[in-house]
Amino acid sequence: MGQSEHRGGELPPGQRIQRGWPVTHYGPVPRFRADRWEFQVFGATADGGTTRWNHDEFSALPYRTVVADFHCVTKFSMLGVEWGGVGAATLAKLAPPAADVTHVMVWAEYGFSANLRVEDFLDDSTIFATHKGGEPLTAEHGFPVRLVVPHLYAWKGPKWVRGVEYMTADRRGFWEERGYHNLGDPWKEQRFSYQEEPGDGPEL
Ligand SMILES: Nc1nc2c(c(=O)[nH]1)N[C@H]1C(S)=C(S)[C@@H](COP(=O)(O)O)O[C@H]1N2
Ligand SMILES: [Mo]
Repeated sequence: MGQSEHRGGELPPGQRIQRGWPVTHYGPVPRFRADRWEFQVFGATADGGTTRWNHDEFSALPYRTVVADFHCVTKFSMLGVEWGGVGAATLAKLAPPAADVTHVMVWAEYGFSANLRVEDFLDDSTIFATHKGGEPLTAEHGFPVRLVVPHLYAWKGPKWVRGVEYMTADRRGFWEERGYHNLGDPWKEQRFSYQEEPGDGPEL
């Protein structure tokens, strides 16, 4: 799905290689409390119910790795990052969407969110990462789990994810409401919402 357009190992237009791994986010780093943490899949689910995993349960879900590039809209990129975690398609098999789902909202701590087309969510490289380079994520990089959508700008991957909402229509997430492009394809340099063409997203 969508794989043909991915060009692993190449820099999208306007990007430069970053050494090291900067920390980029809005707001404070949440403190992880295992006893209060829960991952929810809700909204337009196939059976109408909500799936909940506590941290032990989420940690026991099938683990895989994905090697992929990472492109921040502020123009830095990292190439060949190894992520480990739960594939989004695996998660969607365990907690399936209804047939008419077109988009998902991925929710994180403090109400941060990012919207995705369901095909971007189900892409084989989209992963709920718990590890990078074989090591658990650090708090500032999203511990215990962050989303990574390698073929889109990195803001489409919330850190500190707490849930997935299946939707039957598109709705803008946190940055998509604040001037960033609804789709965020780095190969098309879809950085800002003023670049959107009719059909790229809901009215602003
Ligand atoms: N919860 C949350 N996740 C977020 C963000 C944020 O502001 N809040 N920023 C995004 C942006 S713009 C980028 S580039 C990446 C940065 O991830 P890193 O800090 O691990 O490099 O996280 C994304 N995920
Ligand atoms: Mo970013």
